[in-house]
Amino acid sequence: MRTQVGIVGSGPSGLLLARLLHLQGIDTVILESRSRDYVLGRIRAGVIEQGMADLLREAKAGGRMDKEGLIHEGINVAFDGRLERIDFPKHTDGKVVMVYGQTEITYDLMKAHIDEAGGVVHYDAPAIRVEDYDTDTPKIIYEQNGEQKELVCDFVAGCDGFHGVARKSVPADKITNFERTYPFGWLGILSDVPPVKEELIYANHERGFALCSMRSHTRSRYYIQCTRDDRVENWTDDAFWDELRRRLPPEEAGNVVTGPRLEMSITPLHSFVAEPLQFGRLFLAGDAGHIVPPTGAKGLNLAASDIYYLTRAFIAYYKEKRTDLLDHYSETALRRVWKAIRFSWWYTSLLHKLDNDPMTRRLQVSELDYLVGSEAGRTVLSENYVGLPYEKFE
Ligand code: RFL
Ligand code: PHB
Repeated sequence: MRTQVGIVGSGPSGLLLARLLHLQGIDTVILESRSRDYVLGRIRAGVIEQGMADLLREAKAGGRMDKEGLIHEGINVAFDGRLERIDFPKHTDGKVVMVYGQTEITYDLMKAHIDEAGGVVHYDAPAIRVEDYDTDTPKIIYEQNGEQKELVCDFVAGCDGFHGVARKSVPADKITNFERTYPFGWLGILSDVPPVKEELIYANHERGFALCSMRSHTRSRYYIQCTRDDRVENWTDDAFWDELRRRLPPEEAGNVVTGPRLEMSITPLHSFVAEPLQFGRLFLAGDAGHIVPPTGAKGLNLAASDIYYLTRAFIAYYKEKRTDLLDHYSETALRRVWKAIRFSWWYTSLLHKLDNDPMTRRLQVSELDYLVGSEAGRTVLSENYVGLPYEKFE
């Protein structure tokens, strides 16, 4: 089998890349290790930046998002018994975010790319490794129906997430990994109950962090900080709701509507960057190249900015025979990645219970008090949360 751009992974990065290239007449084949239903069943991100929303519209997969997505003009930060609203448009020249689930985005991209445009995605076809990426004919070795096969490409895009094989196909001495693990995770619940408030609440509490998010006016997504080694089996629905209420200011705690879980899962928190993101004709994008803790809602949005840069680079190559954008992909993408890595680390450190030292808490509360009491502080939070701009090309 042969294609122009071989893509490993059909998460949001892989699907968005395939869809945008298809609209420019560039051929792709996606290899995905899991089934279509499994990929659609993963509950993940919920907040998307304007840059990503625009990219989904460019991919002609933004129709349902524009109808059903919720536009949020701010977030609430809770600490020390207070609730402070941060107004995004006021601090960012009118920018907002969209609350629309990653599951819905994945569904919309699958429908547009596979069902309507006939794009090629092989499910249950795990890639084993990428070979010959430093030649003009890189190959993806993969497995399908018990047989080993080969996909020969002009380029390979590794969109196979943190645990994928694309990054691991590069010898260790060619890649530098920057990594930080946190001693905690998030326990999340999805439930068909109305959200406690119309906008998200990020809560710093002495018992640990809590986040109130949503998928719609009738479906809520809540998270509480847990230990890294905690297990879902340790939590009943009632225990979750009790702990959530304890971590919110009294008025919000009183407004929480509880219900049975549709899903409950634990996410360990992790910061990771691989440098570079390009090895000859192999390009890494999304979680394959970097991971942020979810506190800043940046993971999916960084996947989108990588795909924005990569798509433009491939289009410049195929339409104008230019290689400069491909050659600069790694440094261009990483400039934005590092800023989001820094923001996510900072926002995580500000809001989570880091240790049992009362001094740490006083410092956090004091920083939060300063942040919300200063127009500059509110601007810093707003600018980063709505998403830093994408670099434009000539
Ligand atoms: P994905 O989504 O992990 O997709 C990778 C795909 O590659 C497949 N794969 C392989 N395929 C073939 N061969 C192999 N050998 C393969 N190995 C793996 C996998 O099956 C999978 O289908 O990466 P991608 O596309 O780069 O997308 C990244 C996003 O999924 C991720 O950054 C976000 O979900 C992070 N995230 C959030 N991001 C935001 O921007 N806003 C948020 O509000 C937000 N909230 C979150 C989050 C992530 C969370 N979890 C569970 C990690 C909340 C949570 C709880
Ligand atoms: C979510 O709704 O899943 C969500 C929202 C905001 C975050 C992380 C996750 O920062």
